[in-house]
Amino acid sequence: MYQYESSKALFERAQQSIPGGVNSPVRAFKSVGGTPIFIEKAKGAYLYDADGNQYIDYIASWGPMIMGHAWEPVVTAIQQKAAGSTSFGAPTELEIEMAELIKSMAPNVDMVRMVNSGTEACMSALRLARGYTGKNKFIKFEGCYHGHADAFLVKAGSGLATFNIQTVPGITAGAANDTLTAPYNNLDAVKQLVAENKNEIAAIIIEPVAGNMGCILPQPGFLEGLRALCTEENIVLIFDEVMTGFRLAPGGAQQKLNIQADLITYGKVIGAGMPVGAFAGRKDIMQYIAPLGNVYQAGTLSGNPLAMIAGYTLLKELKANHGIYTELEQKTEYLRNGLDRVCKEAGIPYTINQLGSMISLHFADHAVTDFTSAAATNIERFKQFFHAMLKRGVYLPPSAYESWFLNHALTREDLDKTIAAAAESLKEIA
Ligand code: KE4
Repeated sequence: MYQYESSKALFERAQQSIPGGVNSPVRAFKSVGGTPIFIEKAKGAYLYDADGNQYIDYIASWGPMIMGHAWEPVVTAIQQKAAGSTSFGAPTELEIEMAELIKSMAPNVDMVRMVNSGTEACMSALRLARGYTGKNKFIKFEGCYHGHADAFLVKAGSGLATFNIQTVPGITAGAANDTLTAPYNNLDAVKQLVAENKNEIAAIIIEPVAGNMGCILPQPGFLEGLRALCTEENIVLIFDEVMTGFRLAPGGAQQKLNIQADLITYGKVIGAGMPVGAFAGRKDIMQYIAPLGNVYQAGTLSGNPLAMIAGYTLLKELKANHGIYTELEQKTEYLRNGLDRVCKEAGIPYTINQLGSMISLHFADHAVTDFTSAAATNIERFKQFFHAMLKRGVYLPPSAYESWFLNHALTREDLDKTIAAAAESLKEIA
């Protein structure tokens, strides 16, 4: 039986010095209740907590650990690179190699700027779109999360959905006034916003496959419609691929869904677990970025050697070995089929959304296609399911508003254990 005494003691102590005891809200277990698990180490598909419990990991650090934890080539590369110093604040050849590697994998990318998080990537891409078009307003989608820059914290997903935060203190009207929102998968609502704000909209930013209200797929024609609208109206289409980039395919969602954005943001996988983000796209837009252009954007640690060698080592493998994506997709489909079977046997209402190695299980008798339908699922049942799985050694994202992420180190045995744990958990919570 799992016991969490050390995590409980650590959480008590953490709360004396860190707001909420965590350095990012979604880790606090607030929406599922209970004590957040303090992790001591991880290897492959497994996490080991401060009490020595082992878990099969379906968070993968919210996406980055696509090869599994402590993947040897990345660990070795970081160790070796650190011996030559951890940062210079000056250009390096490795940054050129990283940019060239990204250009060789992601469609439609002429230039890349490295930053240190997905938040930085998205806020910079929005500023660039505004500088390029000379327009101020932009459209985001309810339930999508693009990091915590002021303009994006309007009807956002991830932790804001988890904690049902509608308005965030500290964000001024000035910062949020130019943010327009529409329901995901609702092209008519977007067309109406564009008509009502003619020639005022700089950008439409979207998670091409949403992962911050659970996993939600674009419906046929939705992204194609956004693409056509942006082309017609001189609006910059920004794909926020912080989650999907290099996860759904070597070329991310642009390749998987065969749709080209104007700017693309990256994070997570691109850094292999190190703090890395990037924004990228067509040269005619990217050339507006300082020092080439006047749209200022900067970062002391942007492109630092450790982050670059980690991301470069991982992306090289993903580029060379496309079988990783095939296997990840097969494993995710195997998990999906298993969850389908046990949910049907348990006789409970559920729906599963999945694309590639992104998947989410929603306790609902309706399709989950946008934030409203995601919020109408049985959150309480997810909470019970989460803890029933945790005590059986399966670590799911601690929120119904998050996608699960599979990693390459998961074995068929791990998947079977997960499916068996789900069957027992569903019986327990029925
Ligand atoms: P970061 O600033 O957290 O690196 O990236 C922000 C971000 C931007 N865009 C998308 C599509 C994202 O999913 C994220 C971050 N995702 C959350 C998980 N849903 C990060 C977890 C956390 O907040 O701790």
